[in-house]
Amino acid sequence: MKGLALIGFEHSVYTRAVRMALHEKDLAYDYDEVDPFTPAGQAALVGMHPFGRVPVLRHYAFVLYETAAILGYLDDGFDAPPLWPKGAKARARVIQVEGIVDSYLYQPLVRQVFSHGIYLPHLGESADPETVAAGLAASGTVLDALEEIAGAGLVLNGRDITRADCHLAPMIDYFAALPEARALLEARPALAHWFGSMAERGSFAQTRPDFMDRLVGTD
Ligand SMILES: N[C@@H](CCC(=O)N[C@@H](CS)C(=O)NCC(=O)O)C(=O)O
Repeated sequence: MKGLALIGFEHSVYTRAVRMALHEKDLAYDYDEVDPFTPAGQAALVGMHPFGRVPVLRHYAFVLYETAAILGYLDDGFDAPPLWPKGAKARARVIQVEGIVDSYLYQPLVRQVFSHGIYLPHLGESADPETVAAGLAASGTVLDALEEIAGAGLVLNGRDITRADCHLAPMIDYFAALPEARALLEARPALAHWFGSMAERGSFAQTRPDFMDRLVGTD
């Protein structure tokens, strides 16, 4: 067990990013489900995450939040396979992709397009079509940036899995669940090829929330 415990939420893309890395590195861990969108979940996160979010990783007494930091810790602190490429340029691209995901992608592609286009309707809650449209409109720049990086081939190449692949794949999976969004992804051939390769990995399939398979199938 190596003293690892993950506090996460099953439907959280950030939680899934960490689970993918744990799976890729073949690390066993305990798992505590905490829904950060409920008062009970917020109460459970007090003392672990000052911003009330998931995931949180515990390694014995060491507590860590922020997905990029968790992915780095799992990669550096545990045995191969590495999720960190060789070479300064490829490493810089990994950090760049993780920055793009957190700063420019999560909000429009996940919180706007996926939440309002797929998730809230699935839960029977009210969703806003204008929010979906705003997210789709904002997604082009993000996808173009990732297409350029994937096309250059140092990372997001479908061969050498890195922390960036784990960080990004769950979010593209959610985004592409909406047909209009899927078309935007498929218009970017390098990124679409990368996503197709990710979708074939055990770490992707085994961490995918069940409702996604029911809603959009497994391709
Ligand atoms: N910067 C954080 C973001 C984590 C995050 O936003 N997690 C979402 C779930 S995917 C969350 O906990 N949201 C709760 C909220 O917004 O109140 C990270 O890298 O871990």
